Amino acid sequence: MTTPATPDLDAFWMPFTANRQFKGSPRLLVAAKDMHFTSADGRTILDGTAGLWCVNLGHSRQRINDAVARQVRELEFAPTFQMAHPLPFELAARLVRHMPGDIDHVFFTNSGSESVDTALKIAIAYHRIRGEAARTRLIGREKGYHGVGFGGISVGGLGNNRKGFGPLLPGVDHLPHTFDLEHNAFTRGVPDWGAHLADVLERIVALHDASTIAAVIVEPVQGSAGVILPPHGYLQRLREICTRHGILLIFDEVITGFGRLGTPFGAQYFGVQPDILTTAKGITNGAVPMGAVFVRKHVHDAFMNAGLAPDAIELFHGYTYSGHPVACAAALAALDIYEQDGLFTRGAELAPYWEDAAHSLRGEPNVIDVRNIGLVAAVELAPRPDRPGSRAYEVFTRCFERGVLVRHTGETLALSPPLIVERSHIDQVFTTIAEAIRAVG
Ligand code: PXG
Ligand code: PLP
Repeated sequence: MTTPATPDLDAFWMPFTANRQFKGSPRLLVAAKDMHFTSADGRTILDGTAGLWCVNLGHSRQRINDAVARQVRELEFAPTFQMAHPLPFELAARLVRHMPGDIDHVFFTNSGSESVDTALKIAIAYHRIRGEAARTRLIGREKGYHGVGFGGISVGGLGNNRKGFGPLLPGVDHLPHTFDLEHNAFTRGVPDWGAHLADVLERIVALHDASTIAAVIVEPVQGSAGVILPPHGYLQRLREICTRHGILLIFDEVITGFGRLGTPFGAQYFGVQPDILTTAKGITNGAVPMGAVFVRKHVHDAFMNAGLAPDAIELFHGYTYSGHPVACAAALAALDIYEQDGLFTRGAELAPYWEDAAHSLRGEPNVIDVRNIGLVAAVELAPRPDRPGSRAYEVFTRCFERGVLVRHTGETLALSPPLIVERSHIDQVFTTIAEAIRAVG
């Protein structure tokens, strides 16, 4: 393969990136297949992160590529406002079959951020159309990541994503996060300590009264904040409290959806039924941007059975590209692969091996915690007092130089390989990280 010349890097304002640092020492990827990227300097790099938690089926799957190419030629765009084409109907019908409980309708978006905004709007509109218009408050969680729309950063709980952007949405409260090294360090899988943290929801309800609260939104497993697991029984308690007070429970499954935990969705892993479930990323295997918001029957019914005039629009919401034909074609092909190759549940088979490999890092210098669930893991490093975050960044760059892509956020390394990963890849990921941790000191 010829190595393309490095383009002028100046004009692209990169997302969530130290632009000046990156442009001083760029890392460019130019191709990908299955478990590997190829870098601009011609190296093969094992993808330990499924891109950005999205390439669950491995890179450049022929079936998806062919479906996308065919669709662009046949019907590259058609509106879905007041008319449509067949693909989003076909996709919706197939997707809801994999959903837990009575989730039976889906609203298409183009990203996780749009899915979150859509879910929050549906929740508020749901109460209003049923005559409970005072239910407008939203409850998120500390350290939560719900994308970067104003709704998502308002319910989100990462200070850096919020502080630069003014007062945000009014009427939002936050539950405490469940990260606790003192009680839970080096727990394998879901920790025992911390279910009581869900009871703070009762206090928030007492403070504002249930009649003002529309929804609680949480990630079943917090991803972006560094893989923070829900303690045993925690999500069940949230569900019970929401049910008791008529509050909708939204699971943001942008990361935990599509097989990541070894079940189709996180809701099934934890056996907890949300009212609304947001997704993106793995829905098309990252090949074309797409997101989807799934709702239970009673949520959809509330709009359809509200006694509106037959020609009235039930929900004044939608994106130009909701149900885009090319995204639908990619998602249908991806779904074929999830189903035929058993990738909704392959993570469960590999999870014990993955867990052992991750926890082999216990005892390496500066490793203060290892967390894991399904095919996700995090390695927590002790911060250097003078330069917090620098240790994980150096491990990340060293791993990249040694041919393994990991994610770093703060002092956490996060790992989430494509679900087609083999044991030899898992070994390579963790030996490379161990070597890098020792080397950076
Ligand atoms: N909700 C959750 C739970 C997410 O993880 C979003 C919403 C937003 O999705 P979009 O498609 O708008 O980015 C996400 C996205 C990381 C990382 O390194 C995580 C995400 C995105 C980019 C990087 O942890 N999560
Ligand atoms: N801004 C303007 C001026 C628009 O006309 C539209 C859509 O028509 C949008 C924003 C929203 O774009 P999208 O539907 O792609 O989210």
